[in-house]
Amino acid sequence: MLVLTGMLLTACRLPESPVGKVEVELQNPIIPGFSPDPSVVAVGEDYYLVNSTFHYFPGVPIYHSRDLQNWKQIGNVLDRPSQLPLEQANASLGIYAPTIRYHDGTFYMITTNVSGGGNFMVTATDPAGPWSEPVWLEQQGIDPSLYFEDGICYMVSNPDNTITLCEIDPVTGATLSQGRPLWSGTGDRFPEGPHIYKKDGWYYLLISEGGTELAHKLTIARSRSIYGPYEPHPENPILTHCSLRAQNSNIQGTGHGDFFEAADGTWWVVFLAYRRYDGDFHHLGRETFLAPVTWKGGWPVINDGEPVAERMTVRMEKIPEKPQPDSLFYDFSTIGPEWMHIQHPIAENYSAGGGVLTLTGNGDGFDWGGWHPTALLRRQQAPECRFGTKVRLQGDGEAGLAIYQTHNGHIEFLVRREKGRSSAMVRIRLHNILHEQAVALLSQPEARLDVRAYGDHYAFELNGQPFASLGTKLLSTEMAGGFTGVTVGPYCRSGKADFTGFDWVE
Ligand code: 6LW
Repeated sequence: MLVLTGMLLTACRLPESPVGKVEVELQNPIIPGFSPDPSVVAVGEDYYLVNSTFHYFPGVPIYHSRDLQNWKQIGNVLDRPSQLPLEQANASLGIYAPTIRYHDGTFYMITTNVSGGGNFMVTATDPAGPWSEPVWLEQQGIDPSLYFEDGICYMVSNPDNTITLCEIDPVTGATLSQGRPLWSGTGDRFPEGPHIYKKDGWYYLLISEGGTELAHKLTIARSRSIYGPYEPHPENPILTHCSLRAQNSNIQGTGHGDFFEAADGTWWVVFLAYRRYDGDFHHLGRETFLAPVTWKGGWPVINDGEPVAERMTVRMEKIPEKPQPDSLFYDFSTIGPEWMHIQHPIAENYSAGGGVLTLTGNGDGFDWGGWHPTALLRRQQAPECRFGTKVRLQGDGEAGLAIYQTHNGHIEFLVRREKGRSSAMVRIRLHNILHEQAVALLSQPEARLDVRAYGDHYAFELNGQPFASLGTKLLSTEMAGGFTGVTVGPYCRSGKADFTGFDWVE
């Protein structure tokens, strides 16, 4: 019987990779807003995905999905200061690209804290946490990844712009073999984001090149031995929008990807890209996209070689639920995993109860040197959305809503009380410019603050009336820098302020 099956398989020549049963319109990005450097692992029919977070705390959000289209955040991998030293970190430092893997009942997340100790990994049996304390690793370079085979744990990263492989002890982190250079890519700058996969007797080394801007791309090489020599794909890059065919797409910077095989045997890639407007500006950050992968002649083909789009027809096992825009009212009785702080929060400056969030300022704002602003920030996950709150200062001070990209680019819609005089203001910081866009006197140090976000501008409403507007371009990555994307939420710079709820409508 066994022999017969074997003969049949050879005779019928199975397709190199199966495709899903039904045609589906996939909506990209699968995780919108600031969600760079995605890595994914499939465990049976469950998929888990992580992103980088730079100077934010908690760090490395973890999402779960069963249909590849809808992803729910189930926690943050780094949710204790002991796992995440962030002193001096900013929107270009802190936590870089993470990799998530599963082996023998244990989840591993490996990443680089570029301003706080270098490469490390943490482990968990439940991906929702708790995750272990960090195990620090010796091999340098960013974007570490793991590959397990025959009881050996391999680590790859990119010291000196060369993808380098060593064996490590997955418990102690000790290096067990000298780093061996594998590949430096096709010659573009920044060979990084390496991952190793094995399929049909080939080891595949997937990397990114070109840098995370317009020239970003995925390239691949393969070898019969994990140590090489690696033969580059003659048709590299396997994904780029820096091409004649994709140069007019609003989706650019496609790169930094991770392959996975779904439960039904189909292959996919998650990768980052940004959505630009008005030339080449983007403010929501690098986002997480998904595309199908098929295999031809022993090489992967992403999305049939077509550019990726916000709506793509793909084949899946079953039709996923259509993603719904979020409409939320936060009463702050619990603080969900989507809320973040810049560096570590000072716990005593936050309290909540009876539907009111009370924030106490410590003098730190969002400029350089304001390392621990009292602020709760969540990703702006849709170019068009609305958010608002009612704020009341308990005495002199400054509090309101922040729209934050980096220390060099942020907007505050605030209420201020100084020597008994109350006012409202929209203020923007852009590098060395600090500009007050609109100011109004208030009879009390309280106001309803609403922001309507449009693709190209924010419109500010004070107590339900139009008050000011500012272009989103001013907070774009191109203007404000950093590796992040816009986050928004309540903050208090000085004094004490009560916030009655926070609306979020997409
Ligand atoms: C990340 C690197 C990259 O570690 O940018 O786009 C760096 N790719 O792989 C920061 O996100």
